[in-house]
Amino acid sequence: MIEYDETIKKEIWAIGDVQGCCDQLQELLSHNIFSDNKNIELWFAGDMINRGPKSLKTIEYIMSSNKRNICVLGNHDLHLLATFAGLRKTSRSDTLEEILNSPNILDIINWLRFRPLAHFDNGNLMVHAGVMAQWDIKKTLSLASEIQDLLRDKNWQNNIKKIFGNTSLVWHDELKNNKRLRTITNALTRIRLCTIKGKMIFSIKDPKLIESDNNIVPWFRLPDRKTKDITIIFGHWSSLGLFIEENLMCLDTGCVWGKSLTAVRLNDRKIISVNCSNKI
Ligand SMILES: [Mn+2]
Repeated sequence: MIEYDETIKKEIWAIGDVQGCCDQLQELLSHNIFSDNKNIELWFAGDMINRGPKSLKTIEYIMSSNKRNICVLGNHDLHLLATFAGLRKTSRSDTLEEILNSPNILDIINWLRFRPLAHFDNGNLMVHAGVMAQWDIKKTLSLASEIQDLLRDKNWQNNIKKIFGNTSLVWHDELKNNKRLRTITNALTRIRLCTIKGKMIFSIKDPKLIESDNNIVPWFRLPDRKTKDITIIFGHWSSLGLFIEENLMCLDTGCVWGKSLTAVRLNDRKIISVNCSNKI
């Protein structure tokens, strides 16, 4: 049991991938631990929307919450922005139409594109998926801001095409232009596994496969990762599930897959969760 850290003046609750499961999010936040405490900050680990049944209600609920929210962008959130921009089309498993058809669409898009891709506060870094081993905290935030700047620009609908694609799968400081932007975006919003040399792998996501191949590791097990000493909060990996170590927290507990929605208080790592089985 970790003692409550009173040097953090606020309560920070990090919440895993909601993916449009608004009923479960409201149930989670109706817990009496969230009442009568005005100094609460909610951190959402990205993928607030898509695949689940109530994406529009979820995003409007988060946008209008009376609590401070920090929401990092996940791959599904970027997919909505790219779909709105005309770059991508929705697929059959997407549940974004109600947002795209909403009279509120411009407010939602403009709110989303000003969210960060990485957030650091009180020794905790939150990203949706992960970071490359060569990035320290300062570099991670600086690289995230390269993508944020594109999305916040008035030409964002043109810019956004630069961030989609699978190359380069390996990070080099010398990467330029679209390859650089795609590699940053893929690490922050899509990475799960890599080769031991740090090449991103997108064709598999089952952590059990790692055991049969010594050459494949989760991004956070890469040797000499420069963010080893700070706590990284991430989502995006429901097959990994709730996974907490001294300096790592995966909070994607598969709400949209009928598992659960989880929140962790960063001050003392108290966990609360809502069971999502038979509710979707
Ligand atoms: Mn994701």
